[in-house]
Amino acid sequence: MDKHSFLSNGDIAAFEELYQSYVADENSVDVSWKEFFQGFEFARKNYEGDDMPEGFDKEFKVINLVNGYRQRGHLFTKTNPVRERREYRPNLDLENFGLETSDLETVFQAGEELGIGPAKLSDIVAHLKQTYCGSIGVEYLYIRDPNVIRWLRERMEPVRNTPQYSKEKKIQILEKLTSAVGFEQFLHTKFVGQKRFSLEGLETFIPALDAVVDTGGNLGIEEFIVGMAHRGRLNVLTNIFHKSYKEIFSEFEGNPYDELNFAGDVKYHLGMSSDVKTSSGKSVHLSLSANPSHLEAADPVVEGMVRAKIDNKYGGDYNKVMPVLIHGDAAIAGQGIVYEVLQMSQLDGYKTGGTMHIVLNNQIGFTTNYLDARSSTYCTDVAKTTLSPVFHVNGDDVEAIVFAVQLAMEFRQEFKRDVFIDILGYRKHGHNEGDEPKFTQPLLYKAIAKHPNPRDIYRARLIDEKTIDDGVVKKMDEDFKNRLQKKLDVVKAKKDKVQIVDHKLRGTWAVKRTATEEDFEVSPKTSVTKKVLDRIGERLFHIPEEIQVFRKVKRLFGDRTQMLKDGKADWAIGELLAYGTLVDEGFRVR
Ligand SMILES: Cc1ncc(C[n+]2csc(CCOP(=O)(O)OP(=O)(O)O)c2C)c(N)n1
Repeated sequence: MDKHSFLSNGDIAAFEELYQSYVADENSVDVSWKEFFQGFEFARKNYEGDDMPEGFDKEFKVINLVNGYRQRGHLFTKTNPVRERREYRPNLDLENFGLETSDLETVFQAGEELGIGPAKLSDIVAHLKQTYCGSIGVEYLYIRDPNVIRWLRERMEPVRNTPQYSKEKKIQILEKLTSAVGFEQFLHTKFVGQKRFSLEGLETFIPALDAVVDTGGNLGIEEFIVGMAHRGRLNVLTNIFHKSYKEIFSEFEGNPYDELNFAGDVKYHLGMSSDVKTSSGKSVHLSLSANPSHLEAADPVVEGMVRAKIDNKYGGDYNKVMPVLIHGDAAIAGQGIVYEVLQMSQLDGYKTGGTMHIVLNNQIGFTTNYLDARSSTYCTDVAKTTLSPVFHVNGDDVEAIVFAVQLAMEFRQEFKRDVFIDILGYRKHGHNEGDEPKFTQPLLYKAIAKHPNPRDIYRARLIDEKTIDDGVVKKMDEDFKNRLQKKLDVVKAKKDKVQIVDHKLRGTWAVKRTATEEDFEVSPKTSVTKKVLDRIGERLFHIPEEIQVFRKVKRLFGDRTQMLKDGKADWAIGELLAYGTLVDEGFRVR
């Protein structure tokens, strides 16, 4: 995928060979070269006549530059809120494309390539920097279908990957962010030292998930099934699934569970479902699968849940339900199960119409720095297996995150493929608030301690651009805090009463019951009559006339039919008869 670096010193003969190949069949060359040659021909058409204008060859260099940004711009973004990025070479400086600072004021036709018409080189560079090297770094040029590449490009370049949201939308985003930040801060001060796997440093994930549901609902998705680990789960339960704050506080207060119904699992493993409304009033059903401690183990379960719904509830319509998997940066990079699930994502028997993957990238796994945790550049590099686009977004820039999510949702609905959002943030406290992160990461945690939270960053921006004033922001904050305090007061007042956290199955599952001890002691009745077995056996080993089979198979089937006639069966026949009787009773056996 990276074999044609536009930045390497070109071999003229090789270029010529590639160009001839392009002339014969434009799809015979890599898509980046195809576009380069299209630009070449465009420029040639626009400079007809014998006199080649001075600087004509520079047009190609500028097109090279444009493609350089598209291909490698993500390596030079400002997506890390608390650290300098690693240095990648060669960089995107003009000199690496045979251009100079003195060319900046020259107008190039190559601006057409970006859709801005003939433009000064300085404007072209500014456009490229904003699109590809700002808060969003996008990897998409390994996708092999030119239509998909064009589709993405057309949605990123004209708007420079920079959203222009209305005042209303901005306030909606700020409100979500305020709840996300406020909730964590409240727990931090009220339940000191208690494990909660805080989301602090990545609170923009809540507006992101809200945007998944909102955009998805508006695009016709009726149901989302979410799988996630410990980090930020309580925040998701309250601020996305609307689990009541009271219930969460009650769990923190240590109020007992109903042990008979409940295995006593921890609060950040509980699943939940709820119905929510999108901003345009559409009703959407959300399910959060329960998860074990074993990271990423919920992934295939979520995919299975979604596929079952697609098959059984939505008549094979992949537009109606969507899986959302939330990963930690260490887990997604380190665990084989992620690769396995991705490999299944386009198989007829398993596909789910594209999964939205969101990485809560806090750059650390327990105590392990990302540099010691993986060989790949990005934790999301497994996404290339399925040629899925990846948006790496600065966790401090909530608007960029919402924008990337909206684009990713449209992509999923359009192409039915997986897509990744890598939210680059940090972890404000230790792994679980009880440990001291400075012991292993002293420098990083010094920087983190001084870093403002993403809500403060966003509200400063909104005040600065005069979208809202300080008073509104303060009131939003105070109102939220007071609301939480009231709920906590109620919980504390009831402390002596038992708050039962049951594990009853609800909704579609209400018809099921939990296993009892007796279920394990008494075998259910599964026997069938000899007559049924004979009927099924006859069907199982009957070869219709019109089907040609190998002689060996014919003999095998004949032997089996004979065995059944003789009233005998071996293990293989027994197993097939067992499946057969289940199918006969209307059960699916796959
Ligand atoms: C399969 C598995 N391996 C190891 C662990 C132990 N463990 C729990 S959290 C964690 C670190 C995970 O880091 P990351 O995925 O980056 O998520 P974070 O906690 O940083 O949000 C580890 C190794 C586990 N729970 N499951």
